Formats: sequence, structure tokens, C-alpha cells
Amino acid sequence: MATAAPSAASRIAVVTGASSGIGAATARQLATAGYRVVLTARRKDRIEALAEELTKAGHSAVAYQLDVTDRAAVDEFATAFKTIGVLVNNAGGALGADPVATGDPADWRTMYETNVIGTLNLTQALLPKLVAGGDGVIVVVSSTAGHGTYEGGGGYVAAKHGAHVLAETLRLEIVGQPVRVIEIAPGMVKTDEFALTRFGGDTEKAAKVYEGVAEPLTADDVAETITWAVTRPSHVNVDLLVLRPRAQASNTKIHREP
Ligand code: 8X3
Repeated sequence: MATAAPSAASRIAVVTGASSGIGAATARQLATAGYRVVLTARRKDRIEALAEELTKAGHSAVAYQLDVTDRAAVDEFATAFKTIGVLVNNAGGALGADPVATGDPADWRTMYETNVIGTLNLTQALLPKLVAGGDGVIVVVSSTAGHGTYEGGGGYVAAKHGAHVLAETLRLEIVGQPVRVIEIAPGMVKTDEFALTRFGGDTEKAAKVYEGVAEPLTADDVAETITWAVTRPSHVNVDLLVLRPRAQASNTKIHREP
């Protein structure tokens, strides 16, 4: 018989990149599931507003301004906790869609910093707290870009492959410790900011990404999946879950209505 799912009550869930999109939706859903949510992001006003909204709704949520690429700040943040239950490494994103031949090395570096080093920083700083809690979960929100490439994917695909490898390697290395490592790899998700950030605020280019796609995934679709994986019984590790909209058969095979 399966062990009962661990009680979320009073367990702390740290979510990075919680100011918008998948991160904000995940913070909402984990709070609703009973976790004490710690929202982190660079944009303080946004996470404070969300923490206030969740608190008013009767949930437990606090905001902590954090740049995941700033290791000293991450280490300082970690001192606030004796134990935590869940770490959702969601902060990241794409910059540009240039071919390898002409892509900006600065964009590549930034994407590696946020998607890989950011995840590494939080994971290293909080792993002892997850182990100390006796029943921890680390979620790496990677991407289908971590499992196959596409033209113009360049630096983003390289960075998300890095995030995937971090999750796979960590799972091997900490086996036997009471911490699960879960990778969630979403495909096309329509959020307010992902494509806009990628194209430097160019709304036309951003809109083209989703053009004709009947129903791209939403941030809530992904947040529900993360919350489902996290709330499985402690002995059930969802190693890797790839989710895409029905209209997207692969990174490059997308059905668009005329
Ligand atoms: C987002 C998926 O297709 O833009 O992580 O790389 S894609």
C-alpha cells in the first residue's frame, strides 16, 4: 500500500521567479495546497503584492527579494531557515532567437547564469535544509528546450540542457538521502513575459510565437503539474515530466490554424 502523501501543513516551499508566470502560479497553488510559501524574485513590488493577496486569502506567504545569480545573497537568504520542504527552481528565461553564427555571447552567458547557476546556487544553499527536514523536494523547471534543439534556440537550448543535466546528476548523487529531485519540462506556455523578454519587448515578434496555436499551455497548467508532482507520496519520485500543448508534437512540429 502506498504511504500517505506528506502533510503540507507548516512545510515551507521556496519558489524562485515568483513574480510572474509559472512561478507566481506555482506559488499560488502550493499555498492553496497548504504550504508556507516563500516567494522570491528580483521584483520586490510584485512578490510583495502576491504575498499580500495570498495572506488575505488565508494562506501563509512571505516575499523575499532575491537575485538567484547573486551567491552571497542566496547564502544570506538560506540562513533564514532551519529546514524547508520544497524548493522550486523556476527562475530563468530566454534571451534572443539568433542563430549560433550570430548570437550574442552576452545573452548566452546571462541565460547560463540564470537558468543553470541560479538553480545551482539555490540548490547548494538549501540542500542541507531540505535534508534536515527529512522529506525534501527539489523541482527544476527546465523546458522541452532541455531535451531537443531547434533553429534559433541556441543559447537557451544550451542553458536548459544544463538545467536538465544538473537535475539528473543531482538525483544520482543524493540517492539515499530524503530528498526527491523532480524535473518538469514544459513546451509552449503562453505567459505575459516569456516571449516578450526573449524578444526584448518586441510585441509583434512575441505574438508570432503563439500565432495560430489554438491553446498553448498556461502558467496554471504547469503549476498544477508541479504541485501534483510535489504532492505525490514521499517515496514517489517523478523524475521527469514533459508537457506540451496538444498542438505541439515536438519543438519544431507545431500545428497553427491559418
Ligand atoms: C519554452 C519552450 O519552445 O520556447 O521553454 O523553447 S521553447
